[in-house]
Amino acid sequence: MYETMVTARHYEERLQEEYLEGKQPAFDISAGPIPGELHLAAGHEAAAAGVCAHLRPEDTVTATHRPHHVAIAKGVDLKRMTAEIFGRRTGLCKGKGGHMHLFDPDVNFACSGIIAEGSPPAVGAALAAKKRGTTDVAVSYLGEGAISQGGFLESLNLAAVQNLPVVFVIEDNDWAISMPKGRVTDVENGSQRADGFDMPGVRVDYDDALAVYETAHDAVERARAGNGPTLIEVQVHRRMGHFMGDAEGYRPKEDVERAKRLDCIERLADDLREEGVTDGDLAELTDRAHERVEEAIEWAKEQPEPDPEEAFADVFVNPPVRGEIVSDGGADDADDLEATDAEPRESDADDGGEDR
Ligand SMILES: Cc1ncc(C[n+]2csc(CCOP(=O)(O)OP(=O)(O)O)c2C)c(N)n1
Ligand SMILES: [Mg+2]
Repeated sequence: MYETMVTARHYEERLQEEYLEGKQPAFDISAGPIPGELHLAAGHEAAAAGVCAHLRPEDTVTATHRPHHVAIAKGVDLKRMTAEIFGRRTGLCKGKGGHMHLFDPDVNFACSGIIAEGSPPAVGAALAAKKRGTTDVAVSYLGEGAISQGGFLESLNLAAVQNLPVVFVIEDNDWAISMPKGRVTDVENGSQRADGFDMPGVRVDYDDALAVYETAHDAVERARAGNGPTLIEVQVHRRMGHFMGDAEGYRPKEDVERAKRLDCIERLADDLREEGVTDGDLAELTDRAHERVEEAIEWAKEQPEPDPEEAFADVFVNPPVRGEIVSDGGADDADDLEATDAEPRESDADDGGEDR
């Protein structure tokens, strides 16, 4: 868990450096080697490592727009994930997803820029596991700002009524962009959402990785044993702005300082030292983590960019041509689909894609 957390932290420190390249002096979001938005999860690592330590590749995880720490903890291929973030062709989604839309079917990981979007698919994966008679579980991450999302509440209900093997994990970092959590809902804690659905709701009050580990152990075991869902909330700390480039003018200085002071990695290091782990051991894990991160970034930067002609490939099945559906996508059309899926049709070439 320590190595996972150090990997995630260092990974984001390095992404931050790469991201800022070329974006100054006036912040230009499209410039530099990592175009687009970047949401970093420094200060959230305990919520990822403590839960995912209990998971197997067959288990499903859906993460949020702040996904790197969870992806790393779930075992997503770091090189292909980095290539995706750098918009390269060998990335997880051929460079079309970017950092908020990582998808790795090898370890059943997905994430999305739409808040609480991961809850319904996680419930779907849990339903599939139940119907197939496996002991696989699904974990859905969301932020405290997303706890009133309809999709999340409906997911809690379906998971409870169908007794599904799913664990919901709220990362409570006190903020939803610039909105403090007290102004969003009247419930004090997101874990109270479980009360309305008759499922266990547990809050871990500090981002104490060992406490998260214990809590998640019970929840994952409960799910694997066929005893239904659990909602966990973990207090984490947002060490950065909402996204890279956020000046955080809305946030009291003391809150930023507090978040930096309460470092879940330092806390776990202290716990490990108490258990007899030496500074030398920790340094070894840190070195290995840093090496892995450097290798992934170096590899990603050498990867080719996608050809513009590939822009529509894998984006649509059976794409509409000039606003009309030309095939119903039935099994008989499988050959056609393959052809249209892979490259734009000739007749599309001059329409500029406006109908899409
Ligand atoms: C359905 C939807 N509404 C609004 C947004 C814009 N948005 C992006 S992040 C965010 C706040 C998320 O806060 P929280 O869930 O607490 O996660 P955090 O960013 O703090 O990790 C919002 C409102 C969105 N992505 N999706
Ligand atoms: Mg939040």
